[in-house]
Amino acid sequence: MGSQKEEVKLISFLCSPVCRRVEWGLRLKGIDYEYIEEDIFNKSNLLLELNPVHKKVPVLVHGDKAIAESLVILEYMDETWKQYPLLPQDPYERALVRFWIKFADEKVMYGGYVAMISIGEEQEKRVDEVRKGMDKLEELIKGKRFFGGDRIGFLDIALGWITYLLPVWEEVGSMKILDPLKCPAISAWVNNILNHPLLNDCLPPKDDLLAYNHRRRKQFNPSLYH
Ligand SMILES: N[C@@H](CCC(=O)N[C@@H](CS)C(=O)NCC(=O)O)C(=O)O
Repeated sequence: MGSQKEEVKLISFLCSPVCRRVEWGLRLKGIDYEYIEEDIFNKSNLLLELNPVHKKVPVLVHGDKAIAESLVILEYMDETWKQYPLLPQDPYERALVRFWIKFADEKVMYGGYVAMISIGEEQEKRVDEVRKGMDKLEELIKGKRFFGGDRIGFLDIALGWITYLLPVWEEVGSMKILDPLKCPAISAWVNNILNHPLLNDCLPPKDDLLAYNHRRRKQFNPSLYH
C-alpha cells in the first residue's frame, strides 16, 4: 500500500453496482484511495469535468489521469498495480473472462434490471431469459469456489452485483430469478463473496438499495406506487 506514488480517488455512487466493481478491485489490490460520493441526480462539476462524455460514475482518478467505465478501470488497475492480478495470465483465459463478462452484462445484468422495472408479460419474458443466463453461469462455476477458480478474480468482481443487488431487484420487482436448487454453485459463491471482509465492508445498506431501486421502478410504473 505504501508504495503508491500518486493519489487515487474514486468518484462513486454507493448504490451503483459498477462502482462497487472498482472499489472491490482497489481493495483486493490493497490500494489506498479517497472515496468521493457523487449525487447522480445532481451531478457535481467534478464529475462533469472528469467524465464529460458519459457524465457517469465510476471515475477513477490516478494522479492527474481520469479513467471512466468500470471494466476499463479494472483493466487499467490490473496493468498499473501488479499485486493481486485480477485477469488470468494466459491470453485465451483472458479472452474467456471477457466473453463471460460481456454475456453476463448483456443477458443477466441488463435483463435483470429491465425485469425489475417491468410488469406483466414483459417481466415474465425477461425473468425467463435471465434465469437461462443464470443457468449458463451455474455451468461455468460448477465445481469451483469462485469464477476465478480458488481465488476471486475479474469475473467474480464483474458479477459481484448478483450477491447483494439481485436479491434487492427480486424484492422490488416481486420476482424470483436465482433458484438455489437450480443454481447451488452460484448460491454457494454468493455466500463466499458476502463473507469476504474486504468486499462486504463497502456494500451499501440494503434499505438504501431498496429505496433507490423502488425509485427506478416507480419512474417506469408510477401507478404501482399510489
Ligand atoms: N458502463 C458503465 C455504466 C456507468 C453507469 O451507468 N453509471 C451510473 C450509475 S450505476 C450513472 O452514473 N448514472 C448516472 C446517469 O445515468 O446519469 C460502467 O460500467 O462504468
